Amino acid sequence: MTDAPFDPLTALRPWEAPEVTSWGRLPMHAVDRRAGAVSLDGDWRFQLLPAPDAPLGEVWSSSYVPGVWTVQGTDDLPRYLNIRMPFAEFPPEVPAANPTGVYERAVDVPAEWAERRIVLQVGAAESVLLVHVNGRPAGISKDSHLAAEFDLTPVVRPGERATVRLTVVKWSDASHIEDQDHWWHGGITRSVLLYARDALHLADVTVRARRDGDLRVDCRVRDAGGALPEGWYVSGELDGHLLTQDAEFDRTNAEDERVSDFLGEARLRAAVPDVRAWTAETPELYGLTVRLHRADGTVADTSRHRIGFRDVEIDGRDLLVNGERVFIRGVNRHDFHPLTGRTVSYHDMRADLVLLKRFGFNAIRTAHYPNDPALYDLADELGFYVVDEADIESHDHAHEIADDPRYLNAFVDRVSRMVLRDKNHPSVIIWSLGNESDYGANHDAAAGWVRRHDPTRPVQYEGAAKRGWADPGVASDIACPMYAPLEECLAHAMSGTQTKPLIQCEYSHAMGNSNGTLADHWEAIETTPGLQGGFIWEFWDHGILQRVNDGRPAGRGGAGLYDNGVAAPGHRWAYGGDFGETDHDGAFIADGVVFPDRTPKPVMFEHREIAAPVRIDCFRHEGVVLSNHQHFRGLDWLAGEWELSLADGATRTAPAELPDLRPGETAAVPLPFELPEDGGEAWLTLRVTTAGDEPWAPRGTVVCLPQVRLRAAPPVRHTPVPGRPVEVGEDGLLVHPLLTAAPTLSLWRAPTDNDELGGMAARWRDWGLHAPARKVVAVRRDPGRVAVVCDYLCTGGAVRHEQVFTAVEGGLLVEECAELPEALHDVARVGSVFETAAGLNLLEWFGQGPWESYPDREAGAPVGHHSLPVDELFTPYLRPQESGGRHGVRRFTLSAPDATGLAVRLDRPRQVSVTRHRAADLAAVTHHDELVPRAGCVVHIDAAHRGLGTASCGPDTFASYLVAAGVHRWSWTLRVL
Ligand code: IPT
Repeated sequence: MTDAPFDPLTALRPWEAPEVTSWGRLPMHAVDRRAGAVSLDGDWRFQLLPAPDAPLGEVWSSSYVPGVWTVQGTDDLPRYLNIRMPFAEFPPEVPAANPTGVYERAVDVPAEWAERRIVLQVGAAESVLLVHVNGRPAGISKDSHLAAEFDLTPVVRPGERATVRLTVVKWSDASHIEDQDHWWHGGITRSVLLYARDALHLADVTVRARRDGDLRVDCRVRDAGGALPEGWYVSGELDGHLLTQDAEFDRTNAEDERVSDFLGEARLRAAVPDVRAWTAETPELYGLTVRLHRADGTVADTSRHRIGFRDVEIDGRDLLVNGERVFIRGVNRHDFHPLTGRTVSYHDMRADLVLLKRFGFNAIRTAHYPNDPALYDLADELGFYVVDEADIESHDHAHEIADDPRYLNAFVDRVSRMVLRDKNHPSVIIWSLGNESDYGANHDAAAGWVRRHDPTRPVQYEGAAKRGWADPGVASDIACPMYAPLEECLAHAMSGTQTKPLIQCEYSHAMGNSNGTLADHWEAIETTPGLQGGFIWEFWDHGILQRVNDGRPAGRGGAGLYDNGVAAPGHRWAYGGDFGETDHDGAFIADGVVFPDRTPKPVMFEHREIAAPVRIDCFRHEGVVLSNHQHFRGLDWLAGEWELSLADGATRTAPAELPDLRPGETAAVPLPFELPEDGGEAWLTLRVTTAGDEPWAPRGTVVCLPQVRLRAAPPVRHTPVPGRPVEVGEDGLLVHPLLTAAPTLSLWRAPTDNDELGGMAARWRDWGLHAPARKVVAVRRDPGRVAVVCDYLCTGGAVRHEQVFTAVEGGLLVEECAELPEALHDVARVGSVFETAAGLNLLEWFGQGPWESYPDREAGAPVGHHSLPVDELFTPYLRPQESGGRHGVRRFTLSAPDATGLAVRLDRPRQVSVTRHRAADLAAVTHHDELVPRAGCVVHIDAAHRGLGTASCGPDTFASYLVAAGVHRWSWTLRVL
């Protein structure tokens, strides 16, 4: 191997120089729509070097741009670590082994670009980008989630073929401030393009559009060389209406004479009458065109924008959008794709946002870096409030870096470039200085820049707010904690000391089967002044599609190899540790409200209901009070249908006329149905759908299913049939033709991620709850009745369990009682478990559903008659765990296609689950593809089931959802169909 030839870019070693944030990079500006760019996306020649200063080899492979090489067949594979850095070096140093991708391709520079400036734009590259064109250095950039532009005019000739080389160094000083909780990759993650513009051009446009119609457009004209012509001017047009030049501004700027007449800066104004204001509910956009004219009036440059008129302000402890205290129903969203790793298309982003909209979300935090420009266009268009977050997370070395002057440039650079790019988006309502980077002078410097440059939006930073919600200092206008217990939020809101809006930047950690108590949070938020919402952590389960045989990412070739949240046979969703890493953070990367293929998890239905724009309440049993829970919209975009669910099996429907209600208004409406005289349980549901096509949902899409109970269930009575024998073996176990395992006591569930990381699972294992020895104490036989007493021996003491089997009219009554000693004060469940013969593949139930629900996550599952194949009841969480439960079940049947099977009626609404897996089957494996479904069903009927909480990162469930020690009683009847 010979030494690499001298190259000034590598000689600088910019990967270990935090002061060097860029070289030769053009200033950031708002993204506008320009025609005529040449896309350089596609296959590039590619080499992966072991280090940035290693010599180039002879052999080239190819790599698709945009894309990360970590999923494109190289030996440098994805790696997942949350807080810890993947190497031991302290900032700003990096390991000598430093994968470096060299991308090269020929580019035909159009001949008609002669005399123009030629600009290369690299959408995003992680973490250091070095640009060479025709062998000459052209630029350096860091800041992995923002575009870098370089003026190539000096190094290319129009009409000729140029060689563009992009060298991407994986580890750098910048990695230490890009230590976000997701996969480490390397590559070019957003599109690359080449475009031309004139030397004298519109360099930037800054729009301020207020809800009263006041519009101000600041235009920056720049000359990249050449002579400054006389008499040029700018004009603006808003949907056909001309803007006027701001004479006052012209006068006060007259001292700068670099560009004649309008001096390089121009301000246009308009007072737009009857403006349709922008909000997330009413995403009204206007088209703005700004033109740069030559002295003769011909157009030299055009810049197009879509703008929205809206105000954001903080008034005391309220964040106001257009004067309204809006609730922030947010989610944290990473760029993720199960095939490409990090590269997301316009289509992907649109699908993400459409889904969020359909499930009641109105806000996105771009955790933890600026997103692709298209995402903000979509947020403007579909209606989302965006917290735009700078690409700064120094988690592992947070304390050292926050005050390290070597990183000062990087902090200000990253925050300011984000603001310069995204300032014109009405959707962006808050700037965030980054995530989990402690708090230091570097933050205040960045905050100072933003406050001066954009006084129209609040700034937030969790690291500052951590110091004290009432006084976060200059770096945060919002008390934006993460995972704060609800009682602390409530205490703050009621303390009399609150000075800032309290909006959690992260809460309700969605890892595995989670998001317990979400409805309780929202009940508190909606009824407590000072609380305004938050952002659920997070949108995605970042499972990368992996081939099981060779452990490689499936890459782009894996398209279509998944469905409904499940990877195709021979594949699985990989999480931390699956690519051979020894140091990793496991399934902590699977913590989203959607599966890796965007299939919604059950929590999405919970959220949809919590966010319901229409609510109903019972009104003295005579009628229903209907209310509009939106901030800005009437109900005219919604259609309704009443559904009456009666316990006797009937569901009746009737069209619903939604009253004309403004936000916050209520109206009483008469009951749409006569209740039958039978006295049975009755529920009224308002099925609310979109009345017409919305940009995010076709007509008829369900928006919410609010429900009220009209009549409670009467007590169940049984008539014993003493003459009928009850078959119970010497071992005290029921013998039944349809059961392959008799009902026994269950105290355990396959630990959820919350159970594991919250420490409960370890306690349960210590107590032996997963496999207590069952000892028969007594079996007493009477005519038509057998009583069995057993002890389940756990480390914390024996659990006495009694079962009384009685022949009753229409089946067998099972009355159970379990007494938990004080030591077992917080178990997963107390209930019965049994297994059925094969072939019973359909579950029909009257209770909550149809989707999965648990005691502290059931607000979105209405009571009704539901039916699902058993195989569809189970939710395929990436790391198998308790799954598939249904809350509030009153009765169910499990049947074969010929309608034979069994029917169970419960004494009162209970937690029930019917799956193909024993709890121990789930707990024994680490990935969903390892599960082997049983032929029969495993049925759990719980007297009590522990809430899910969010203890994997944040508060556990509330005390009221825990399973207490002491006596639990439950009963059920079993009947053969
Ligand atoms: C918090 C992070 O901000 C986020 O990126 C993610 O890691 C989340 O937690 C957990 O999934 S930081 C955590 C230490 C509270």
